[in-house]
Amino acid sequence: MSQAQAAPFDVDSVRSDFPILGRAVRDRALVYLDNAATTQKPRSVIDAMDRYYEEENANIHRGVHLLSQQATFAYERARGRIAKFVNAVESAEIVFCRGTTEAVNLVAHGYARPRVQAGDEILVTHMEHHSNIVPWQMLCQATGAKLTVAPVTDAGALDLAGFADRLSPRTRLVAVTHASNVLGTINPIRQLCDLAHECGIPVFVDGAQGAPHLGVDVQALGCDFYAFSGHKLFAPTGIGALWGRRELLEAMSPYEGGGSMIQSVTFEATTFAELPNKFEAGTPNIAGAIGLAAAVDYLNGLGMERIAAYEDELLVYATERLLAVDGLRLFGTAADKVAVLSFALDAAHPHDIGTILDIEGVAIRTGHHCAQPLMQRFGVPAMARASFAFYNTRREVDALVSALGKVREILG
Ligand code: C6P
Repeated sequence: MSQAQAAPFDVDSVRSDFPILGRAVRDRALVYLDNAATTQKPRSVIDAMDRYYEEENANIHRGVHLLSQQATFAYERARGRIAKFVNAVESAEIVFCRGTTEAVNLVAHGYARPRVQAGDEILVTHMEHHSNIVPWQMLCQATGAKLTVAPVTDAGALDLAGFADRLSPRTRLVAVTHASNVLGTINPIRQLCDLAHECGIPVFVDGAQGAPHLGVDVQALGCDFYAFSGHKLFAPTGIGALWGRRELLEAMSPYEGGGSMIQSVTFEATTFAELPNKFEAGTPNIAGAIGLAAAVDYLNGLGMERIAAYEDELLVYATERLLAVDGLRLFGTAADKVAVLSFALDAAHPHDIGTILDIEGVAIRTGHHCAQPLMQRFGVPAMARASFAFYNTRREVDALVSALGKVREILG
């Protein structure tokens, strides 16, 4: 641990790293509590991308000129830093992609499609985001396979016995989220992987909501694939990463064809490039990869353990304060959670809650959160959701609670 990491977490100093947090909305200080949708970006990420465009911009992997070499070096160095961030064995196991959604589709097409037949099963959980449901459902429709679903308890935890029961000789893949974007529940990935691996089944982990809050160690988690989105990790939109075990990635077919992913092409046949290039067809998001690596550097500077500890405290405080609001129902009270609080307030429609909160300067998300099966599980069409990052404060929790008081005043 560096000296900076041993110091107490100075949230005001951290906030000053994020230019947007200083702005006002509707003449009030911005209280940004929509971090599960996307996070704000620190100055160092914005600067890294500006610097790339001002000093190094060129296409990569194809130019002999200096700028191209520098851009290639920066892009590949970024890959190395992401590999370290998730403790991959080697940087060739990191495939840059647009984000979690593209990574799921890549695994569904490249890994699962050739290995799944009619009657086989793909096991997901009831708390998955549409991104970790729809691609598998499309695969099932194309192959005659069946989507099976592990249940979620009333507290919003994964029902482990229900999960184990659904691992069958026909299960070809488990696809599970690291943390729920609605309930905040952190799933016991290591345990799920052990159960699945006993049956010889590989595990894909959707890390969209795990990576921003928890230190990710893919080797300790024991999974086979792990995907995350840059924009939820304080980096730009349009970039993310898929980590996969070398042997699985090597056995997979490319998802898209095009430039950069080939070794040789004739009109008769194409041979593909080595990992990871065979999965990165076309000109990639070079600036995005550089921004993502800058975000990872920033997080490493703060220390993921300190981030998690600070957020845990904030979650406890926010949970206590929200539970004290008259008429508030909290969804997701599992023991192990990231700082996401979804709720209903009396009979108020979540969109009305969101609109009144916005007038008070408080940004939350309302709706089905791209998890309609989970809404059905809890018997509601929509929820209001406050989702926190390490730059949020107790003052902001108080602002949320006071704005909810306004909602009750107005809507009764
Ligand atoms: N959830 C939310 O407000 P993309 O769009 O590819 O970056 O991430 C998709 C995704 C996949 N899995 C989980 C668990 C997610 O939370 C998300 C994105 C946002 O909850 C936007 S819908």
